[in-house]
Amino acid sequence: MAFFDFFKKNKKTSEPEQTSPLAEELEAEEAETEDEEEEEEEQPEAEAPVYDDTEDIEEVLPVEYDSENGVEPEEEEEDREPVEETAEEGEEAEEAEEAPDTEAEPPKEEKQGFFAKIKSGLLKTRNNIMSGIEQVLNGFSEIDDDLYDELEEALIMADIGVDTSCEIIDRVRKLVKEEKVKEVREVKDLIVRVITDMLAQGDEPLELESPSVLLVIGVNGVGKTTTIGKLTSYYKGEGKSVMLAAADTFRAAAIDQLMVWGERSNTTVIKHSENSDPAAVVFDAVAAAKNRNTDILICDTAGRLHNKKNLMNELAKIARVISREYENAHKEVFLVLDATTGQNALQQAKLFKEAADITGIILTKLDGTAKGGIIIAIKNELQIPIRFIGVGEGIDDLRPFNAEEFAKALFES
Ligand SMILES: Nc1nc2c(ncn2[C@@H]2O[C@H](COP(=O)(O)OP(=O)(O)O)[C@@H](O)[C@H]2O)c(=O)[nH]1
Ligand SMILES: [Mg+2]
Repeated sequence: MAFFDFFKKNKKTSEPEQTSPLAEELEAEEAETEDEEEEEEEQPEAEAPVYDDTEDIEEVLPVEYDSENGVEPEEEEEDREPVEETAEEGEEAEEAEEAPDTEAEPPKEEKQGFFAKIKSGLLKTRNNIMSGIEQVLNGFSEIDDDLYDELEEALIMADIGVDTSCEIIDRVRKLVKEEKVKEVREVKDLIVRVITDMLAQGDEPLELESPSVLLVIGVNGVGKTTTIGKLTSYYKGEGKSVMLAAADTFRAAAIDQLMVWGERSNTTVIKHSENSDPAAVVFDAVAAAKNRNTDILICDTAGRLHNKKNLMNELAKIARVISREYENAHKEVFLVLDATTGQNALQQAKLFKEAADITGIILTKLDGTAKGGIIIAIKNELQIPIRFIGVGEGIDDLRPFNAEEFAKALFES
C-alpha cells in the first residue's frame, strides 16, 4: 500500500541544497515558537545537541525503527490512558447511520460568495504577478530575448519559483512562434493561458470512499488544526460522518484547539492527555471509527517535535498504526502548507515529500497574501495534487481546489 511504504521509501532523490535550508527552517520554527512555559518543561531538550542539518532524510530515519512494527496492541492496552471523547456520541452514531450517500451541492449563492472570497483574497497575489508583467511589457515595443528574460524575472519576483517561471516563459516562447504573435501586449494573455494550463494539469478530483483516514501533516502554524476543523464541516455538509483524532499531543493547547473545532461541528474527538503517545491516540481513534462505521477519520498531528528526526519518526509510527489497524480504509496524507511563506512552503513540501507519500496538498492562508503565486510552483514542481485551499480562519473558508475557478479568480478582472 503506497500510503505506508511511504515513510520507509528508499528514495535517493534528496538534493542536499534543498534539504539543508529546510532542516534549518524546521529548527528555526521550533526555536521561534518555543515559549517560556515549554522551555521549563523541556529543559533537557533545550540543551540537546542541535540537529545536524547535513543529515538527509534517510539518515534521520533509523534502521531499527523500520524493522519495528509500530505500537503493539498489547502494549497499547497497558500503557494507554483512558480514551476521552467529546460531543454527543449518541447523536454522532445516529448521524452515521442516517448519513445519506448523496453529495449535496452547496447552493449557488454560497458558491458565488466563496468565489468572491477567493477573488478578493487573491487580489494581492494578482497584483504582484500582473503588475510585474505589465511593467515589463510597457518597456518593450517588440518581442525579443530581453523581454523574455525580464518577464521571467518578474514571475520569479512574484513567488512563482525559478524552475516554474523558466518553464512558463519557455512555453510562452513556443506559443509566440506557433501562433506568430507580433504584439507585445498579446504576450500577457499567453502567460495567463500557460499558467492556467499548468494549474489545470492532470489530477482527478478526490473521491473519498468510506471508510477513509486522512492524516494531516505539516510544520507548526501552517493551519493543520484549523483546516481539520474546516474539513470536518465540509465533509459533514456532504452527509458524511467524521471523527477526529487529537494526535498532536505536544501541547495541551493543541488538543483543546481541536476539541473546540469538534464542538463547533458536533464531532467526536478522540484524545489522550498532553505528551501521550500520538500513535496510541490514533490506535484508539481507529478502533472507535471502525466501531461506529465512521466515514472519515481525520488525524491531527504535531508539526514540531524536538527535531526533524523525531517528527518523521512519529509520523511514520502513526502511519504504521493506521496501516495495520485499518487495512480496508482508504488513506490520504495531506500536507498543509502556508501560502504566506512563499518559497518556504515549496521547500517544506520538498522535505516532506522525501519522507512521505503525500497524496494531497492543502494550501492555507491564500487570503490577503501577495505570495500566492507559490501555488503555481507547488502545482508544477511537486506532482502532488492540490486538494483544498484555505482563504480565511472561518469554518467555511476552505474549498476543494478547482484549477479553472482558481485561475479565473486570479486573472479575471
Ligand atoms: N488568514 C488565514 N488564517 C488561517 C488559515 N488557516 C489557518 N489560519 C490561522 O493560522 C494559525 C495557525 O493555525 P493552526 O491550525 O493552529 O496551525 P497548526 O499549528 O498547523 O495546527 C491560526 O491563527 C489560524 O487561524 C487561512 O486559510 N487563512
Ligand atoms: Mg495544530
